[in-house]
Order: sequence, then C-alpha cells, then structure tokens
Amino acid sequence: MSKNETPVTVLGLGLMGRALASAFLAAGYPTTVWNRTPAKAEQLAGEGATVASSVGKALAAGAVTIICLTDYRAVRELLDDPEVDLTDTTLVNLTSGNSTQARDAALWAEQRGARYLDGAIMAIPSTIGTAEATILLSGPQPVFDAHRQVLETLGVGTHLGTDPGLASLYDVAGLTMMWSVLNAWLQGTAMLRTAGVDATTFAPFAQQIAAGVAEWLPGYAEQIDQGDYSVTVAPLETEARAMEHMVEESELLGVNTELPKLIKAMADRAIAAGHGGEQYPVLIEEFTRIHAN
Ligand code: FVH
Repeated sequence: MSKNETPVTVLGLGLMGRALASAFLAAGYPTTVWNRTPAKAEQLAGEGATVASSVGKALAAGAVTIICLTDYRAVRELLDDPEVDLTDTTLVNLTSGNSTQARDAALWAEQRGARYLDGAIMAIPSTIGTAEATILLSGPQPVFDAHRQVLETLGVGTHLGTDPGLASLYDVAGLTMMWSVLNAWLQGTAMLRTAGVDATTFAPFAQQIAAGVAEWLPGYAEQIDQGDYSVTVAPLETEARAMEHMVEESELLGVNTELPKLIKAMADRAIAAGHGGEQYPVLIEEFTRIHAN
C-alpha cells in the first residue's frame, strides 16, 4: 500500500487528537476517527474523516490506530473491554505517561494480540504535520518500519529502541530539561526585576547563557559516560563559591531562595563526599542517588 492509501484510525479527539487526524486528512490518508464525545468529530467529518460509531468499528477500519487520550487509565478504560477485539491490530499509543505505564500497556496489548508502539509527542497541536513536531516512538522495530511513513506525516518520527518505555522516558527527561531551564530563567528574571530590569531586557542575555551551556553538554556527557571528571574548566568547589553568591543575592533581594539553595545543597553534598576537586558533571552521582530528605 502506498503512503496515502493506508487507512488510519485516530482514537481520542481532544486538542491533540484533532490535530493528528487533521494532519492525516491533509496528507490524503483515508482517516477514521472516534471520540467519546461525538461532537468533537464534527469538524473532522467536514474535512473528510469517517466518523466511526463504535471503538470496535474504528479499530477495524485502520491498518494502524493512533491513540491520543488524556492518560493511560483512559486508554485501559476504553480498550480493556471484552467487546473490543484487538487481535491483529496495530496500536500506536501517543498518550502521555511514564515508562512503567508504557511497558505495562505494551505487554497488555501484545497479550491481546495487538502490535504495539508507544510514543510521546514533543510538540503543540499547531505544529503537528510540520518538521517542528517530534514524535518519539519505541517498541518493535518491524512495527515502526511498517508504519514509518504514516507516522512521519505527523512530524519527525524517531524510533528510540525496542524497549516500549523509552519514548516516555525521553519525554519526561525532555520535560525535566524544559522546566529546569525555564525555572532558572525565572529565578534570574526575579532577581533582575528588583533592579528595574524587565524580563524582555534580560531574555536575550539569558538565551545566550542557555545556548552557551548547551554547547558544554557533549563534552560533559563524555565525562559522565567515562566516569572521569578531570577538571578542564573549574573544580566543583570553585563553582560552589559562586553558588554562595547566588543564595546570598536572592536572600538580600528578598526573592525566592528555594532553587538557589537546592543547587548549592547538591554541590555541597558532592564536595562533602570528596568530589570538590572534580568537574561539575560529577554531580550526576547526586542525581542518581536517592536521599532520605
Ligand atoms: N495538547 C498538547 O499540547 C499536548 C502536547 C504534548 C502531548 N500531549 C498529550 O496528548 C494527550 C492528549 O492531549 P489533548 O491535548 O488532546 O487532551 P484533551 O484535549 O484533554 O483530550 C483528551 C481526550 O481523551 C479523551 N478521554 C479522556 N478520558 C477518556 C475515557 N475514559 N474514555 C474515552 N476517551 C477519553 C477525551 O474524550 P472527551 O472528553 O472529548 O470525550 C479527549 O478526546 C495527553 O496525554 C497529553 O498529555 C498533548
């Protein structure tokens, strides 16, 4: 079957599900949709989608079924029904969750006779169908290969490996990066606002810092992988002295000190454990270890 002849089903027509279905329709795929609240399918019907009257009919219509619901519980509520036959279906679950949920869902789907890929959407609805959208996928390679072209209609499709939990893990790791960078920027913005510097003025400087730090990642990653934290830039104890200024400044300015204190506390623990003469990525041990506090 050529790319745009493959019948595709989308289960779940929230903001994201509707964007996914629209992208398939725009690319010319025969697209069947189903949603718990049928009214959300109306616009898609106008765009050419076939609206299935039941989940079973929707599943039967697609060579591949994309699932995009609120969470994994909703996926189970919908599909864990003896009336719903998953035998010989191909499910691509783009619902967000954690890696345990993804692995459990993969096992459950396979036990029900389905082929299963788990996925995560690193995009907002308006970018679906463009190169700005990244669709992370994990699970059996042959299933990805068989549906690669369909999946790449949605954005840049990346298969991360056969472990079905990987897409969720990358998703959560990416979100951790995103929120950490944003929180660091907000902390800096709060500090500068006390001196009358507005967020817009600080933003380009913050962008430069973030881009500079991003450049360090490959070299620091090698240090982590090799377990060799030899100093090429500065030892951790030098960095910890600068962290002291960050904590003091925040206290003096009367802005929130939670983030500065957390950053400093982690470095202090690593130094107390004897790592003060090593380079910053040695802190990976603090992130790997579980503390009782
Ligand atoms: N929207 C976004 O920007 C983000 C980007 C990153 C990834 N997420 C994830 O995508 C999943 C769906 O997100 P969404 O934005 O489409 O969410 P909603 O608009 O709230 O739609 C939720 C749909 O799920 C249906 N649903 C919920 N529970 C059930 C259930 N028990 N049985 C059947 N369907 C269910 C709901 O149906 P209805 O309320 O319209 O009847 C919607 O179709 C999500 O994992 C994001 O984290 C999106």
